[in-house]
Amino acid sequence: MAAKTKKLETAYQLAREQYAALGVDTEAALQRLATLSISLHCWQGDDVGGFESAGETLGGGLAVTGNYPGKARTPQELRQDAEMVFSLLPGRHRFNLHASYGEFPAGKKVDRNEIAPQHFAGWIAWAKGLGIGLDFNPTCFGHPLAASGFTLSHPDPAVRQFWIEHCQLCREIGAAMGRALKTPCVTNVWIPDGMKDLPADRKGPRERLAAALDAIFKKPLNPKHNLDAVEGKLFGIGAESYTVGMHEFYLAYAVKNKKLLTLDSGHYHPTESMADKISSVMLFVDEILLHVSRGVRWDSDHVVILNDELLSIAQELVRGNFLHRAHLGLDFFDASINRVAAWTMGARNFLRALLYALLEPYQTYQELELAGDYTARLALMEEAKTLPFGAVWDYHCLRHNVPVGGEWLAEVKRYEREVLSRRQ
Ligand code: RNT
Ligand code: ZN
Repeated sequence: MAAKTKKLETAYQLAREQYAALGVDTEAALQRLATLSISLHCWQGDDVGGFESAGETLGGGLAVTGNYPGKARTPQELRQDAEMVFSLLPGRHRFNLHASYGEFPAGKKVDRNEIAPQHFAGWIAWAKGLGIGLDFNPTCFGHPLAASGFTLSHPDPAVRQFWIEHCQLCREIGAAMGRALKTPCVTNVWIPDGMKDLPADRKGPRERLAAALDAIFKKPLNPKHNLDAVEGKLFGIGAESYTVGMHEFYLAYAVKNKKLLTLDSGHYHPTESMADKISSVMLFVDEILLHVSRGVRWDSDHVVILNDELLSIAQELVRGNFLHRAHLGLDFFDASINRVAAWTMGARNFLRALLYALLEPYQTYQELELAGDYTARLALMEEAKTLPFGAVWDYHCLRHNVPVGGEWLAEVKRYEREVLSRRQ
């Protein structure tokens, strides 16, 4: 053990010198990384199932494929799994709940327009015990009143009102979480509303959505407790021709109404990069919420890997000095592999991408660019790719007492044997 620690420390010292030669302070990068929190999305733990017991199918254009054994069936199991993930991540993170994950009394149906902070008391107590913050989301899918594919923009005012009330209650629950945990809860509104085939009226649903959002956000809440975010999308499965809450809709809405804008990296055309949008929207909104995901063809929610898209998101956050205005979250769901491993990989990869970006000599890139030396800019960017980034990451994990390199996998396999495989 001691010999292994020594090796990691030696590798780090060599790396530190190599970075220092380029003007990069690895200690400063590691300190910054340690302050960043990623909001772990509850729904990777149970395939967006939730705990409402009504047995509704998911719907809303969301699809989870795979039937890997061991998924969490109760809030206790989900919390246990999340704690396992947290134990494998350097730093202190957050947990992101959907309204459908409340703890509802057995035998009594609590509909979505009846939920209250008390149904999340168990989650709040758990988060308090761990010293972490919570984030929240109205659940506008997987419900009979969402079966038509319309919620907040539904033509029937009674249905619309049901979802407005749900979202209003969610903001109150978010505020209760933020108040109890002393860190603002970001409550993110995403709705599935859209049409499979060509709509005759694109305007009407959007007018109704804008009015519904106004009603939802009417009551001011203390931003120390709750922050409102809105999330757009290009299309969903079964809503290929028309998405009421498209990006332009929510960008305009967020700017006009001073809301947070959520950018989900799986929600764009495959040739479009979410990273490039950050420096544009940050000129006009105060804060953003990121749903870091990985789109693959028509699916927007594959496990996040350390690819160019993820690196460019992290680079934009670092180079633009946006980290203090960005809430970092994940959004993917894969039921075909061990769910705890999926969560861990996505979260560790996002942290690795952030560290990679923090370790780049980007100030030098920017100076070269201003001087018009694009040759040197490209050359340096290419050289930086093979700097000993891994040694710095390993050392960070060592310092934070979490598994180094691929050691986390052995921990997850052990957890699978001892815990997950016993859930039948
Ligand atoms: C759907 C949105 C949304 C959901 C979660 C479950 O396309 O990305 O954020 O994934 O609310
Ligand atoms: Zn999302």
